[in-house]
Amino acid sequence: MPDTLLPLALHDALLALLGPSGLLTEAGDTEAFCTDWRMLYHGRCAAVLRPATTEECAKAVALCAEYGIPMVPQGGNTSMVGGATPDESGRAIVISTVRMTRIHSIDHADLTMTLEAGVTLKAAQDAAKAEGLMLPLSISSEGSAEIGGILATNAGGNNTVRYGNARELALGLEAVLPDGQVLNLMRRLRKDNTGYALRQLLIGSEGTLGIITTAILQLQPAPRSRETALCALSSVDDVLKLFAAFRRQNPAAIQAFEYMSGTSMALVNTLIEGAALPLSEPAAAYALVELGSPRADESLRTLMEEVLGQALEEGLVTDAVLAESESQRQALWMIREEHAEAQKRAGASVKNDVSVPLSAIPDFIKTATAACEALIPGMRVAPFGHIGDGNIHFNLVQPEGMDPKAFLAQDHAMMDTVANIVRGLDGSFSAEHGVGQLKTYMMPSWRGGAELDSMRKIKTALDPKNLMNPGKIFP
Ligand code: FAD
Ligand code: 2HG
Ligand code: ZN
Repeated sequence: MPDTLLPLALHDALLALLGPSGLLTEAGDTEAFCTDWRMLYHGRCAAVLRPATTEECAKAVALCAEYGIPMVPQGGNTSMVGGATPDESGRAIVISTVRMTRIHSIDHADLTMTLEAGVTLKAAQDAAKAEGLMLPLSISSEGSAEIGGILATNAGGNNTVRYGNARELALGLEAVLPDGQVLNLMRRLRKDNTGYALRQLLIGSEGTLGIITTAILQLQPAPRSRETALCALSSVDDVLKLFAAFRRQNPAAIQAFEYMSGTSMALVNTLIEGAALPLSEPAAAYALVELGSPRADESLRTLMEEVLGQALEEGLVTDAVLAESESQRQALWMIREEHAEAQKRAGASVKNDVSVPLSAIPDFIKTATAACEALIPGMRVAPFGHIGDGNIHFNLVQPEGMDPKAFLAQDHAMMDTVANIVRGLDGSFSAEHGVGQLKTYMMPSWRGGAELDSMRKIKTALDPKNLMNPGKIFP
């Protein structure tokens, strides 16, 4: 019997249910499931379960509930807020969807894909592409992040500006509730006003209300024309003016509109191999613009050239490069997608995944930069993000040479400084990454009163013993 806090009878029942490959108890096997992508949290667990079907998952959850064991749902383990990491007590069981990887069907008439929670976003995108369709959700972690985790966090990413967050793409859902009941909401209907929208409650609940096991996602026709450009600009104000210029011409053509600050771009250019700046000079700000259409549409090129041509003439854009091939397009996207990795390599960082109204972004960035630089001299303020959605990753990277622990010891001071400015601008302290365990302490002041009280009542109704992902969302 391995050294674990798992009661013997539960161990044997889980082994009988899942077999040896579905139950991991050795520390060497479970360790990777107990540390987050950012390496901020190092938890422990009594076991990792890897059910292969909804039925196995439901029976495993019922057994854990019977024994009063806390459960931590986990997909690709790419959470930015420690959402999928167990605490240090070693009591919890991690339930991983890594073996639930079947894509059941792709329906051309309904434009839907039915798939299990453990399919990675990349695998789902590739399956749609092979059928001439598109799953319009794109995030840099898509090679690892899984559909269950994506829905549980209501992930956003690069195409939200056109197609919405994960929530907008989910038509149907199946989940295992904290007592082991299966909640079947697998309806592929665009219209269905029949009582409470339980599907929407599960989406974005960060594993605190149940384990998502299967989903029906909406697809789109694949784009047949795409135009992608990287632009250099003098300020974030100019980035927003450029966004407005594209929006005035054809808002429906904009598939992505991303912002990168000069500081965050420089980290990518220096720390990531093959990601040199493809422009003549570094700038204060950059925009990555992508236009797309399901038609073979030459007017997209005209639109891109006209808007950029005028912007260059007016001095709004100081330099720009257009992708002339798919490989050039991918090279431009690689620069954007490596931002999180570059910042990880630069040392400790404090992430502020905030959103504010578009009109408030310049004021936000100016005020927050000054306030943070005053807090810790030499810190590198390196914002970037999905500016078309008003979502800025206002990330703070430690001063070069500083002890990372000393920097992180001041994380709440930095997060609160940024959050107070965001609050004054009617924004949110958690735009797309969720609350996890990193930001629970902010919930009472941001979502207190009737809002947090209602959330607690829902949690208690579905999970009276607080077994499903305890310590997340709620302070
Ligand atoms: P995990 O990290 O395993 O879990 C995340 C949360 O969901 C946890 O609370 C967990 O308990 C819960 N959960 C997981 N699976 C299930 C399930 N089946 N049922 C119920 N609950 C479950 N996020 C964005 O929104 N936009 C981005 O652009 C983006 N880019 C990223 C880039 C990088 C490099 C990285 C590392 C992360 C990025 N993220 C982004 C954050 C992260 O990838 C997303 O939150 C993603 O949706 C998490 O998916 P996952 O499968 O890894 O979930
Ligand atoms: C992205 O947009 C991700 O690249 C990661 O959401 C953001 O590193 C971050 O803070
Ligand atoms: Zn993001």
